[in-house]
Amino acid sequence: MRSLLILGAGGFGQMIKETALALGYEKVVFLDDAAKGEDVIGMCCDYVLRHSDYPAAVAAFGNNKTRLFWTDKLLEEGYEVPAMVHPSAIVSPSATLEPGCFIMQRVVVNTHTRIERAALINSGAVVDHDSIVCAGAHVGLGSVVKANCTIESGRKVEAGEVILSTRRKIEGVDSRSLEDAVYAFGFGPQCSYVKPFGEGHINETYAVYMPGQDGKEVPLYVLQRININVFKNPDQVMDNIFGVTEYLRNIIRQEGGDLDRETLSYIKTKDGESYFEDDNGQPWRCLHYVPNSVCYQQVERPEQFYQSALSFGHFLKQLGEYPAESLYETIPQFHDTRKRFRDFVEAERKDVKNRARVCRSEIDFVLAREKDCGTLMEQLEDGVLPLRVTHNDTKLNNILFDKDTEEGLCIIDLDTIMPGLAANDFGDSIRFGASTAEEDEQDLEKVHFDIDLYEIYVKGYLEMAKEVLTPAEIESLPWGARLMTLECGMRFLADFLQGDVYFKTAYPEHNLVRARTQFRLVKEMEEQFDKMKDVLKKYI
Ligand code: GN1
Ligand code: MG
Repeated sequence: MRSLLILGAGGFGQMIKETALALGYEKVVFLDDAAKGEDVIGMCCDYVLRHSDYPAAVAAFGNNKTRLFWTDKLLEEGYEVPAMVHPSAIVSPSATLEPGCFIMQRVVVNTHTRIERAALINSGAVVDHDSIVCAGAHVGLGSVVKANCTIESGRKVEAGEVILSTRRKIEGVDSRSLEDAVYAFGFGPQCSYVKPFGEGHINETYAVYMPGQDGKEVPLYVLQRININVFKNPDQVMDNIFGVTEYLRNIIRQEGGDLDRETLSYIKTKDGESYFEDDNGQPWRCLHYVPNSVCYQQVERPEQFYQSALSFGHFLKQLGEYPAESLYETIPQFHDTRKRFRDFVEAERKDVKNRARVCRSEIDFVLAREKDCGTLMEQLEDGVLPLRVTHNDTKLNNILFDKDTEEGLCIIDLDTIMPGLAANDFGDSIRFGASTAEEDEQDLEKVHFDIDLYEIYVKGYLEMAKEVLTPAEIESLPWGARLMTLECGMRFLADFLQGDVYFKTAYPEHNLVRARTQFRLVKEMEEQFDKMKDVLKKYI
């Protein structure tokens, strides 16, 4: 005979008795501290004694705390604690019902919901898809919990109440705007945690983790707050990015490549926007995490640098036919080195933080090179060098590598894709990758321009891009290296003088340290400039 022991013989307990009988239990008895009656066989504390006679029991108290408390006691004691589902309820096969929950008459529990232990879904309520009713919560008579909601443990949803949306605390989400962004892209219900991600100097980046197939947490998305101090017009930035990535996906399809991993794929907000604007007016965007990829801050093996040369050369080719006129200039005059020089002079003149006195020799280093700054710009104005669609921020850590094959996989950081010079893309890669130290190495003795790495990059880049580059462009590449490095150093130093308002810094002299490494590299490139040109000739 199927029997059931019910703790609590009050009104709700009686409803559960009827439900139990309707479900085919034949012998149903109560434990209750106050009620008397034929079917009340003892007090609640007798539950241990009764276990041998009654293998199954539930705690049917209307009070949320009491119901959860006794459900846990029964489970600890080793009782079978069934989920009680009235025969008239409709429960999706994909819903999870935990022990000791109650699903009453005419309730609807929709797809992928979870009803935790001792939760009560009362008569006529609807819990829509992907919602969670936590342990011991009560969803009242005729109420509606809309999709993707979480009803916290112990909470009572009143009779007839409609829950439109809820939020839960997500680990790593430490600001209101980040939380708003997580929810704007629809990750709220599934997201396990959020962690800072990447080494960029401009935007704020997070990886969004969710449960993977085997239950382990995996990063599935990257969420990024665009720095509007740097990118004044996020609409235009996102227009460029959506345009370029869509175009690249078509090309990758024609090349037979991997559409999910060889270019970034951005997603829209739940409202269909290309980014989300938080309450402070800050834009957030989101893209798929590229699985099985890795990013390097410095060349560890020469092969990596060669791979990055192939990748950037390939990128230039892939975008060869891209309609450049459709691109917005996201940062005007981004690599106009003469303008960068003027900005630098202005920063030095104003010296708002009174820092010029600690970097006199670095300032002089820049001032002595005013003439160099015009070298490529003049060739552009004279029509010697053509404008192309370029990346403009081609450092090694803006490429993802395939973890298994170690090949260059995907170019990232597409914010500055604009018409520009091939020499600048080539040069920025050399600036960052052909150095023996990281960009912010404090010990200058460790910082050298590595001509062998330079050669490796020249080889890879020309293997890929030689056929599309003009002879003048090829000849301009060594100057690109010198000028991108000088320009970047000037930008770091100008930012130091202005009080670190542009690049993220970790300590007060960070930008000065960065500027020094760049100037060390410039000096060594100048010393070896003839050699750099000779190396280039070997690969033409
Ligand atoms: C910045 O965002 P990130 O870290 O990839 C900067 C580049 C500099 C680089 C120096 C938009 O790039 O121009 O070369 O730092 N990006 C912008 O490491 O200014
Ligand atoms: Mg970057």
